[in-house]
Amino acid sequence: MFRKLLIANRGEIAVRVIRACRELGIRTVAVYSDADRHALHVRMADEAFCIGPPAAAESYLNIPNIMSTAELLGVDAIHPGYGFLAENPHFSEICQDVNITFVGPPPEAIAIMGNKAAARQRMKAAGVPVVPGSEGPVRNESEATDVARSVGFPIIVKASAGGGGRGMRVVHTREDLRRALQTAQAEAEAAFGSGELYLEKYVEEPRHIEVQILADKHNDVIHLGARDCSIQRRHQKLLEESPPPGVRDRFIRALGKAAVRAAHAINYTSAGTVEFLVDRDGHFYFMEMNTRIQVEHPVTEMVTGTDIVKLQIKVAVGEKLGINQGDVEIRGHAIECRVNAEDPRHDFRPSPGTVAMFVPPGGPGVRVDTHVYAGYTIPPYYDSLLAKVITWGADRAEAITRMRRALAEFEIAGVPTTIPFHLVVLDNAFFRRGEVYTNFVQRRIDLSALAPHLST
Ligand code: MV4
Repeated sequence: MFRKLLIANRGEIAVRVIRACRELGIRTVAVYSDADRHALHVRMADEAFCIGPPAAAESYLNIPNIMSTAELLGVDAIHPGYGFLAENPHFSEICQDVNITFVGPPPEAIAIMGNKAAARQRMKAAGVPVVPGSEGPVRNESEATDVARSVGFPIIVKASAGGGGRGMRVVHTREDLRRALQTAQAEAEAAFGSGELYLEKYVEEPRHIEVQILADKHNDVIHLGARDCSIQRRHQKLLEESPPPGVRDRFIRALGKAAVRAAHAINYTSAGTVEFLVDRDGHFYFMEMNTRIQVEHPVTEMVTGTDIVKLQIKVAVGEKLGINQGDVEIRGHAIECRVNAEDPRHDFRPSPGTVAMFVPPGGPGVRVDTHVYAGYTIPPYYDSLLAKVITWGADRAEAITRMRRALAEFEIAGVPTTIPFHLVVLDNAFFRRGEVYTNFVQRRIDLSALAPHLST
């Protein structure tokens, strides 16, 4: 096992990784920016080292500072969490070069999934279903026109270097194609430094269903079932659940098989997530693969009784998974609500500040992952996640009931949060019937109907 591990991250995920290390007997090193001197991960780790000023580019993304801290303190592994350096193939490679184990996949696997057109091509070749569209990148307008003619409108133009909803454009007619290609290319060039584009048939009102996988360094890959992440707004997930409501076990097994196939096709190791689009007829298509631990991993832990972060660390050491697909059982239902320091009454605008009171919920079937404590000041430099509330129930109805109870118990004073939004979703008749899809918030939630916020 590792003796000492550095967490190249902050917030709740840094705390989550420290907890896994404690149970594994691994000493921990926290790194922090000047804005995070009083952060919980700094207090909880065995050692902590400042790596730079508040701006992420100068601290949590500062590879030289992180690597020199790792070498100075003699760590044998680095866990990148999510965001920041988690999906930077260069960082994974540098770790390899200096003999520090990167708790994540090899650089080649990160790189192939980072290029969305290449990933799509590789998946198609491996027999993982992809949306009808271009074979790899499109080079010019005439190639794009040919693809559009063969798959039919509407189509979606995507940037190879994009992902997570960035750099996409829906095109409805032949006439709009030329302009869409031009603007998409210019935007992608400016945003990602590469204007490479590819095309897919546009799937209307899809569901976003993703599969958690785990792969060891002995060629074994298993999946831990699926999560529905359709409840999102502007590509920010707000509520996730497992298993996805209203789908048969057979369907989950088919998704799982495709996800395992995807992982094998790129010699993947570590924890990862394969995202699928699911259309109204129940066809599923590979969308992207996230080569990291994800925010919403706890819902899977709750229904499978696993500790994904611990398993991720064990397979990084080189241990065998020690679980077969047949050992994985999905029990009950779990939901996660992301409690953000954002005001849902004002377009979800970020609302950093000092948390005057913080009383998290508890009791049966409730888990709270957070780095916040009463008196903590949320810095304005990073994401606005305050806490993840995860509830488990014997069935979906019980998980929902527990979530309403837990969110009603949660007392946060000093900053507005997304709790009122979640309470409206949990009471929505369509949500309760499991009718979720990516336009759900826009179509089904009246944000102006949120209970008025009593100003302080
Ligand atoms: C699509 C799509 C419809 N058709 N691709 C958005 C995030 C990125 N991973 C891919 N995305 C989409 N790709 C085709 N061919 C619709 C989306 C999409 C979406 C996907 C998942 C969750 C939320 C979404 C919101 C808008 C669009």
